[in-house]
Amino acid sequence: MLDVQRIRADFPILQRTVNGKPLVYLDNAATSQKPRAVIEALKDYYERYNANVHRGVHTLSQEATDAFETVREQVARFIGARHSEEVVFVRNTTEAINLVSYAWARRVLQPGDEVIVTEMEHHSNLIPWQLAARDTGAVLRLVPLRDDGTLDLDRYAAILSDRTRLVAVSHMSNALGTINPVADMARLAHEQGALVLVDGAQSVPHLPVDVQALGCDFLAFSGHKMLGPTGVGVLWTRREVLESMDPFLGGGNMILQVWWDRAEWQEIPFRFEAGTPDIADVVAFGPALEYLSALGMDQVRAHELELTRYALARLREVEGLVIYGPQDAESRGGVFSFGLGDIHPHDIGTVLDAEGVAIRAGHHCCQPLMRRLGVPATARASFYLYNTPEEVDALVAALGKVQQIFGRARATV
Ligand code: 7TS
Repeated sequence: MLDVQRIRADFPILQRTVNGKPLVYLDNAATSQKPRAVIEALKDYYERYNANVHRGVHTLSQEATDAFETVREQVARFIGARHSEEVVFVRNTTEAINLVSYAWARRVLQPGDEVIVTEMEHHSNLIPWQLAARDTGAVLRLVPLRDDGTLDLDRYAAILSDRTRLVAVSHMSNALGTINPVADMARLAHEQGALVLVDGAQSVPHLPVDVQALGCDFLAFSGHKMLGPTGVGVLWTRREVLESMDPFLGGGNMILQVWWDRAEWQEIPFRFEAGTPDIADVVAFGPALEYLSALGMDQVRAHELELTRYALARLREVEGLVIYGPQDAESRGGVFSFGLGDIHPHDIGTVLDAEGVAIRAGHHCCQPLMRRLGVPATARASFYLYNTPEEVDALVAALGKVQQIFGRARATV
């Protein structure tokens, strides 16, 4: 079991108050808070060895390069990658998926080829495929949702064919919390010769994720949702696939030799890291990975599962509250989208903020999914390793305030 009180002491921001109340931070699906070790690593880098990487012979540059490349190895270990050169640093999940869309899909896709996405995708794993389809004449196919918030896997099997080139699917939905059976989906896709991209923005921070076990070809995720700084994302790609890909951005760092009229590319992963990378933030991502590894991702998941069970029980006590997505804790992560009668989610979010409770209200970058649910927006509470059952109680108490203000009658309409 996680020692949550000890963990909380490592996160300076959790000591602050908001509107005179202790901060209850339940917007972790948007971004996580950072432990002191990450904040210190940023400061340490700038105070002691700030220099550009991969180019200087001087000591500072070598130290910066070593620190930067060590984090690449840590990332590889964290996700079970066989080779650290399969890890490309980008800014975020969005950039990782766009890299695949530009550097792989646009070269591979032919008119009539198909890309399969699901009805629960974040815009980051939808728009890049819409654009690639528009540019190549490929066709987007959609795996629909069942009413319980899980994917219709029969329909998935039916739309897979030898025309399918790519299946792009989120491992865990940021709006519903649904955990998708991506290993099974990847096996079926490979039988048809298609590659599989897993959007791990919500899963890598919260579940043990091993790319060998998933059997996927691409995995994209963001450091800032897993205790790391903003500005660091990861694209992991199976080596043979990455080696077959052309550069995405051209410039310094990604070339071997350049003439006026042509150039030869660097080896992977540098071919995909043009220009000066976000060195400080990559370096400070290292302690975030260490922090999670020291706790153990199975323990992080176990803690969130327990909170999820508790939250499901407590939220069900709130009159008029509807939870979207799977109703059992095992099929979902600690992300709760909900509605409360006809009270607008922004009003819920505003009243909760006055109580010190931070949640997100809106479409969560999933507008097609919101349409499928028949709502313009939802309120969303999302947990992480430092959240406690008492904070679930604080959320439920604050929802009571929302009902007081907007009227219990309206809440039960
Ligand atoms: N994919 C999923 C499943 C996500 O949840 C997010 C961010 C992204 C992709 C994009 O990540 P980024 O780091 O490139 O922005 N999701 C959210 C969210 O739910 N609220 O704010 C950001």
